[in-house]
Amino acid sequence: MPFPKGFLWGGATAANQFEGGWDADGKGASVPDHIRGGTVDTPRLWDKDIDPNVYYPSHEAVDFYHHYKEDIALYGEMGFKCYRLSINWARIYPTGMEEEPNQAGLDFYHKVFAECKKFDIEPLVTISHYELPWGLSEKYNGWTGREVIDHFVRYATTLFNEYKDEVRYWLTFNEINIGVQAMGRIMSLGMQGDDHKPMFKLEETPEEASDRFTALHNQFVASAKAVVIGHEVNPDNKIGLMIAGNMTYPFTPNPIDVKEAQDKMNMANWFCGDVQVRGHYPYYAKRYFKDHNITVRTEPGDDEILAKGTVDFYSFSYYMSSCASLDPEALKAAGNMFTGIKNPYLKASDWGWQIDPMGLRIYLNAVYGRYEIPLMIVENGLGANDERAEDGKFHDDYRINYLRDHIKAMKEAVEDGVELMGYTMWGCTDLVSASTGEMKKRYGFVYVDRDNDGNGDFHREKKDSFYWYKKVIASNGEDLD
Ligand code: BGP
Repeated sequence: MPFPKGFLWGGATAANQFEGGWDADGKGASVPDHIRGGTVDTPRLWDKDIDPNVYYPSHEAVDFYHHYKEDIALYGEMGFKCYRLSINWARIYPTGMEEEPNQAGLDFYHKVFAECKKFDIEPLVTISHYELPWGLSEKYNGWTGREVIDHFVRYATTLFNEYKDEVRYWLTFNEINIGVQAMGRIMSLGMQGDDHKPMFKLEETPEEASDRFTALHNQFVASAKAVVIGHEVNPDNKIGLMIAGNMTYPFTPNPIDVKEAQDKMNMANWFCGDVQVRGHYPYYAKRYFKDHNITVRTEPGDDEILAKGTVDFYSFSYYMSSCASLDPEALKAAGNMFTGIKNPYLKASDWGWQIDPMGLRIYLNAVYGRYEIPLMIVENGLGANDERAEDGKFHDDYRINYLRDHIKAMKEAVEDGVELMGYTMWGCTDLVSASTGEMKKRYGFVYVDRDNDGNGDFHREKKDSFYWYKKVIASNGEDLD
């Protein structure tokens, strides 16, 4: 049996894409509450002031806030061992700056954990999943402000103490390495530019890049401090990092492409893990900062904090791979910079994400070879436009095929010797897409009646993949048919 006993099979969601109840029971606005919906071709715009006449997908999302019992019961029925969810910071500290937490917000997650317990589901909590309170974002220009570290530490400490008897597994920041790319500014760092502009900003000045890397540095310090406190509060806590797994291949064997791919892997993928697992900045960062005129503003004592607060495990999302090249023709053909250069050997999803299960095996081996600490896949899945069939049901065999191929690759990696703790499929119940804000880009085993414009009554329905995943879990990954 390749998968160890106690392997954490399950699913994953994020508060801002799932909960709704954006201003319920004292919750404040967070950054995503200011971002409109988009599509694969139309970027999401963000607004400084929430416009009452505009539809913001996070405001109601798919209303887990009022459906949590039903949703967790469905996870129980599938046999989930683990449910990865995020806590919405602004539910606990509405502007991020209060001295005392919002009790109603704390109570909501107690109720959620109690439901998990009923079904023996281990919660895995992401402390910050693209959910910076708007108050902090505005006051401090997002994570650029050093002060945000203390606000985060207070928030994380509250969670560790409050949920001491309910939660063992924690992640500090979702996809922290998105902050390495200019496009990650607003989502992960909460920094703002001009009002009513696309959420993904691709061009920036060296000063803006310096702010961005300073913001990322502040997240590293905040994460390291939280790890130390989490271990003090409960030595049994397992606290991990979370990386957007960017598997990048050279487009050709031309050494300039190979070097380009290595550079991309270093900064876009390894950089944050190197800091958070090894406890210091990697050697190649110096040259990168010099070449890009970037100055990271740090303080004395930061090195010691980073060295102390290293993580217990490495978790990541994995959806696709891409290629790197310096050939102008290849770059021109690539078009969409979000997903990198197209690989002629792979097919892509309807949203242009190139499907590559073998890449997952390669990635797992590369990460484990680098750090030799336990790994966990905390996001993987296929975003697709599910259509109801004539018999009234959702026959999502394309999703089953995607997941089967990735689980097979994962199984091979475990046989290769990789130490893998678990697998939580992304968006186990349909939810709002982070990149496009659509409902149409669905990942779930469970369908939710809600569309891109906010129509629908939120009722849930099982898709074919629901029954398939149930068998996978019951057989501990043996029965994949
Ligand atoms: C990751 C995020 C998730 C999630 C997922 C799928 O980057 O951590 O929040 O949304 O990607 O992306 P999308 O929703 O854009 O399809």
